[in-house]
Amino acid sequence: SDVPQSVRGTLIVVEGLDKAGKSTQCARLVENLQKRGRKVHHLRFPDRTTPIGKMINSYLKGESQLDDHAIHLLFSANRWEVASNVRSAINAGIDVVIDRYYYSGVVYSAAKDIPNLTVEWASWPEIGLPRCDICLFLSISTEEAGKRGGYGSEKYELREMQDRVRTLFGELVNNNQEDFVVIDAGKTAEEVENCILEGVSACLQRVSDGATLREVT
Ligand code: 2DT
Ligand code: MG
Repeated sequence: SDVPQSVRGTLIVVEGLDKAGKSTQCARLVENLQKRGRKVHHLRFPDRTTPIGKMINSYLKGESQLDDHAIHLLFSANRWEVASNVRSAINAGIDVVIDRYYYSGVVYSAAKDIPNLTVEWASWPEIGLPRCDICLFLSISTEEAGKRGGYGSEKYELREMQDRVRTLFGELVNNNQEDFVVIDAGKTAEEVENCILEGVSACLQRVSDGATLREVT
């Protein structure tokens, strides 16, 4: 309640591997921001409710098959279809908390190891999207992820894929250090929640000091 509402909202992204606790932490973050009197929208990608999202959902569930480039572009289109809403919310002073964003988009597709589906290729369709003010990367070891009940049966929930995703996320975090705060997601939910709040508070301050909303370049 002692944190002033800045002129614009803040774009906050939570990323990480499957089982890192993103959903729980996004929900807690949204609540914590609301408790401070802020208006918050909570999004997640893929958004499986739209027509494009339904195609993605059916692909992930193994109910349909799509070329790897085609599904990549659908994931990106699923962000573009709400990009102007995200921008409007931010401009209206509303914070937007997003569970997975273009980083997952790049990393999961590139992790498939298709000859021409490189990180560079995968990044192109994301250019111009509203860029996050902060990306909280929930870092979790393969062992700890394994202890959390194993993976489900969706398309990318395979150990080999997860290992490549881990490696690529590591590279992405190193190459975009100004966007990322790495959080040890092996800690308790309360500890993780507090680390996230610390990172977010610093980010809210930067925004209220005048940091403008950028685009992905
Ligand atoms: P969830 O388990 O979070 O619903 O994600 N993915 C996600 C991509 O391959 N590209 C993307 O652009 C996004 C946002 C990550 C389902 C899977 O979809 C992957 C896991
Ligand atoms: Mg999942």
